[in-house]
Amino acid sequence: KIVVIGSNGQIGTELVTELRKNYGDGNVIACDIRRPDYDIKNAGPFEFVNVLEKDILNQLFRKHKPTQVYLLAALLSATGEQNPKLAWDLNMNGLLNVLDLALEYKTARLYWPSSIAVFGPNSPKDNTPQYCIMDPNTVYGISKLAGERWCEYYFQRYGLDIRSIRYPGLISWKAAPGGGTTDYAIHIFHEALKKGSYQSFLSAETELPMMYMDDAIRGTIELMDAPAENISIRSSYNLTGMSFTPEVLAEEIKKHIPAFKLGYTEYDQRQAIAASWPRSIDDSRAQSDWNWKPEFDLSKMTADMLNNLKK
Ligand code: VAH
Repeated sequence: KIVVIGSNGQIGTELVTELRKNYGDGNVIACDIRRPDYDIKNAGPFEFVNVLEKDILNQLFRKHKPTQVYLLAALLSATGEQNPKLAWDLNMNGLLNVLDLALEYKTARLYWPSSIAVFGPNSPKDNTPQYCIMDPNTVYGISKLAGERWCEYYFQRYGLDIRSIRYPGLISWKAAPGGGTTDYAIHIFHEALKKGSYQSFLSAETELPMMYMDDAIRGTIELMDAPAENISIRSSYNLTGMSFTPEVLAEEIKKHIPAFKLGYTEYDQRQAIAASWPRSIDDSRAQSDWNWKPEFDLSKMTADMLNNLKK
């Protein structure tokens, strides 16, 4: 059995669908604190799970003895800043609960997402390497950096086969994004089609590493399917698809909607978060360890987003 905790989120929704294609609907248990607000197409088993309630989690592990667990439940950067203690509690204690149970029930492989949010104002901004100064200044980034240290610790000390990716901003159309700083790059497509204009909360020249969800899901599964001996990073792999600014994204959208207008809102706290993150990422370790290669660039992603949202 495969268990996906946080199945209703932006990543979880698509990961559950992909895993069910690979392993069969009945073998992938979708878990979240609330039922999906729409039926996941090939709806399979769903269970209510709150990662902070260890007894419920324990029952889940005891019942399914999962061979793989994906822990995606978390508060993201912007939401986390509105509720720092909850973000730390959910992101950190949720992970610690799952690490313990994965060990106790001998889960073969555990997946836990990190983020480029683990980098901070003093990290190198361009082609940010796998190892460098990491001084995150959001609770989300702090929790992800601490979580990476715990993951590596559980691998080194207990041999737990846990794998992780530092996702850049993820762009998708199937499930709503959840309170991130990079979500302008999703809202812009909806507004471009609905209103022909968008007011970005990030400034014109704010360049950030991004990835199309199709690439993120494929990369996650490729990492989980890679032979353990190929995995040289047990904290979390740098990974990226592309980098762009709101201005560059708007120009690409104009190739499809010539009249599209991009404006900018008043100063927004998410601008400070974005400014603390890298402009681009060096993911050469993922390339060499498990042959990572993105398939979507800016133009292919923009076309795919607009074609799917237009329907
Ligand atoms: C966020 N989408 O904005 C997430 C992600 C790198 C960005 O971690 O918080």
